[in-house]
Amino acid sequence: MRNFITVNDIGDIKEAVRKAQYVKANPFADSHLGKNKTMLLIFFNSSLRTRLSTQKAALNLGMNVIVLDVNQGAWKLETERGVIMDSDKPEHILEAIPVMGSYCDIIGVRSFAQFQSKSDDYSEKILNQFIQLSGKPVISMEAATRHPLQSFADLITIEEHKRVERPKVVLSWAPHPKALPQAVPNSFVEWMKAADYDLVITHPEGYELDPSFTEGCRIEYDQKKAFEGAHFIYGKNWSAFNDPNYGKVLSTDRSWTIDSEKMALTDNGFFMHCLPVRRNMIVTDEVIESANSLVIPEAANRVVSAQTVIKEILLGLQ
Ligand code: AN0
Ligand code: CP
Repeated sequence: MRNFITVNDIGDIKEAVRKAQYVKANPFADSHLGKNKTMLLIFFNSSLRTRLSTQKAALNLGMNVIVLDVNQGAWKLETERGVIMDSDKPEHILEAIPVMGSYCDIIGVRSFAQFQSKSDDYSEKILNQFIQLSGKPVISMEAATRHPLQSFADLITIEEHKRVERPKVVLSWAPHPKALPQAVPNSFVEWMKAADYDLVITHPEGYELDPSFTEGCRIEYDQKKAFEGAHFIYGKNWSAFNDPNYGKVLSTDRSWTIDSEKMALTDNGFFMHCLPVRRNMIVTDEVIESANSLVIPEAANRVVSAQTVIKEILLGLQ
């Protein structure tokens, strides 16, 4: 593996889960692999889990780690080529990326959708510049359209907890006051399809995701109907994808909040969420604190997904 951006980069999905299970059981077995190698983590947006778990994963592999919050302490970056740089941005991303690449062996990038241009977001303009200009393998730590380290951790968590071979997994939209990207749901759909689970997506009308992700998926507009018999409920808010509402909040309808009454419709289903989560908007206190809530083990598996990915990239650099 050179870059880790989409589900296709991980290869055979069952094999990937087996590799992750080995990493989880033997976290320090490859602590020699990253000796004298440097991981650089670049954050354009806030993070708790990705920041900590990706560092921990790299440290378990014996790497050195450098973290940069671009918006705190670095020069403000111009991202448009051809502009006359007489504004408040002293540095161009076209120089900054190769410079950053020269200081590391692997580079992780967090760069959310900016909601200014759907085509810029969906062409992964920023992430692709890192791939083209850094000269180093690139790991997406949530880019504009996908969050693969999260989806891989979600897959590992489902494999650990499933009671049937092909579980019913429901991706449910839930309300949130601010506009959030579609990266987590897009990516979740991509990985659940690759795992060949029985996936159902439920959301209010107007919240349809990019059809190139949801092609062939069952969409159910009745949330309660979707929950019936489910083994896993994956809660998440996202903003609208379809024009003219791209990046907009169309509804904060709390009748979509995931509560105990809805969870009672499932087959003793587990609750999952990538975190951070707004309690009593997305999910009630009762559900997130219940014995069926997987949010903490799911977040813990972020070390496992990151370590499995970094290990594969390091093996490719040998
Ligand atoms: C981000 C999102 O929804 O994409 C990150 C989640 C991992 N969430 C927020 O900005 C609250
Ligand atoms: N789930 C996740 O990626 O969390 P952070 O935004 O805190 O990294």
